[in-house]
Amino acid sequence: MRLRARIGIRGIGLLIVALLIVLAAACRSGQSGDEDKREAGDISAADRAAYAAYDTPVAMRIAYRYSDITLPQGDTNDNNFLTRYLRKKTGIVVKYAWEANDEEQYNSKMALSILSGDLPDAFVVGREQFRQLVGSGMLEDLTEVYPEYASTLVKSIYDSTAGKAFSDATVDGKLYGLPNVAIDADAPSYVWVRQDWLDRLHLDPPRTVADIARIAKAFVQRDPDGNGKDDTVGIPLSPSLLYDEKMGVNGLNALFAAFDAYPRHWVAGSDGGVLYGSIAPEAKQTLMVLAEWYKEGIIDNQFVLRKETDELIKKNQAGLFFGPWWAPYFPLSASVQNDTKAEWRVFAAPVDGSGSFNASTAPITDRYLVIRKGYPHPEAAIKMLNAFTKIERNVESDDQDLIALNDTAEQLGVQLRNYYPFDLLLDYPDAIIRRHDSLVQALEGKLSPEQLDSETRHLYDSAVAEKESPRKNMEAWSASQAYLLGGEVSKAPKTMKPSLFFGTTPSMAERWDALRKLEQETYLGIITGDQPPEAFDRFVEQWNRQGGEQITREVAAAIGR
Ligand SMILES: [Ca+2]
Repeated sequence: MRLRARIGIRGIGLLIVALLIVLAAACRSGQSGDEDKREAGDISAADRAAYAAYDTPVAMRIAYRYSDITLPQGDTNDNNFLTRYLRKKTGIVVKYAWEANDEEQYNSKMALSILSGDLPDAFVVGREQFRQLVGSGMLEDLTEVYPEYASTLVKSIYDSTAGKAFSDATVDGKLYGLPNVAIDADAPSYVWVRQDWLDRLHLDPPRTVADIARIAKAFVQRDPDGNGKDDTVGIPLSPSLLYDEKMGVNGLNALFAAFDAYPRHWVAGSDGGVLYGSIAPEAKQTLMVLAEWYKEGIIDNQFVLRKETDELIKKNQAGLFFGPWWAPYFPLSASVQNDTKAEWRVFAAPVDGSGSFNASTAPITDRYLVIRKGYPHPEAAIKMLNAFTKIERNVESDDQDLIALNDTAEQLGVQLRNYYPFDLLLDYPDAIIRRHDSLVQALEGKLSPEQLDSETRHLYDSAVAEKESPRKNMEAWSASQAYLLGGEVSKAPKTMKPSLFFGTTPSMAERWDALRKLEQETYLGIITGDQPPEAFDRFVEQWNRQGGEQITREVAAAIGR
């Protein structure tokens, strides 16, 4: 069954290729000969340096963080179908300086590399290590190499951030790294609700904070699943309460934002200066609401003790939670697998007193591809980035080598991106909305599926498969629901509160852990009723005295405010 579907899709793929060739020929014949030549000449000239392969192979030692991959028989981590493809296309021979199997191990091995001064040729680092390496003069300056060697595709993605991505990677006017580009849609967190439970209890969808409380309470008290058992709980809550940069499941950021509070984020205060959102009076107001919710069981009152709070969603014990657009991939596919009647919907809620849905902005970058000072081929890393960005964005989907590559990954059942030598995916900041719009247009028949890029085409096929036989293929369910529901909610009007600072300051190194601990204890204490609301005022006072005030001054200086 599965095999047949696969062959079917590949057959369609070949058909698209054939169509594209015909279309391209038709387009060309419509132009005058001169224009044709000039255009083709310009395109290849602009990208000649970007994509030309080295005549003599160039070795590049990289730091490799591998994810969950399966290799074909005979392939190894640094000699496999993808590295051979990259070698063929670029002339670069990838060697691993060292390998790590998770982020923690990667970061500690990187710290050792930096300490010993024995750096790989090209590698990806986070914000702190980037600053550290730039500060100690260990990185190649890419200011001149980038414009010469980056592909028009890579440039167009960076350009779409209006200079923000590069300003993050530029120190004293010099470009020291190629940053990743975050997706706008990842910044907000929304409310996901079981629509079938709302229907059974005759409840309207949530819009305000009060609506959410009312629904969650009904889901606890009125047997929403209709099994006659008292087996549902309130809103699941991650014991960490909030997310800092990347949103996840069961954080309270959206609820705080409805009170115009942005804890864990540096934002503009009412006086125009920089403010640490966790100490704002609006945060206290939200905590008082949460204390009330805890008392009434509106939030799961076991949350402090739970290890995996998403289990409540997966096991359909909770029908309302806070989460980002991609929740259908995780944890909702498990929920639907366990209860095929589960109908999840997402809302840009709760709104604030004036009806606005608020969220704080996420950093545009948090990782950088860098090159050690002295590596004779700094441009090779850029050429490598060009090569796998082209794969990732399906620019030349008619390339036979690329088709073979995708087929191999598909047969292995692993996403091709998991084999890339660097964990640095480039996509347009508005990628989710772009794909959502094309997908909806194709489903409505306004756009032919053949016109879709292969990524969106895959979503289209998933949506069609889901429509034909609902909830049979959970991958199809997740992809179609994330891009249809999550994509739609990503377009909802929202007020984005700018986060002004994501780095660290000198005093943070010494003080931040203790301050964060104090904050976490106070927040948890007030929510669970162990501490009275006034504990918040004592916390703010202590926070300022124990380094917070100094750190705020340093942040203000760092951003010139
Ligand atoms: Ca029940």
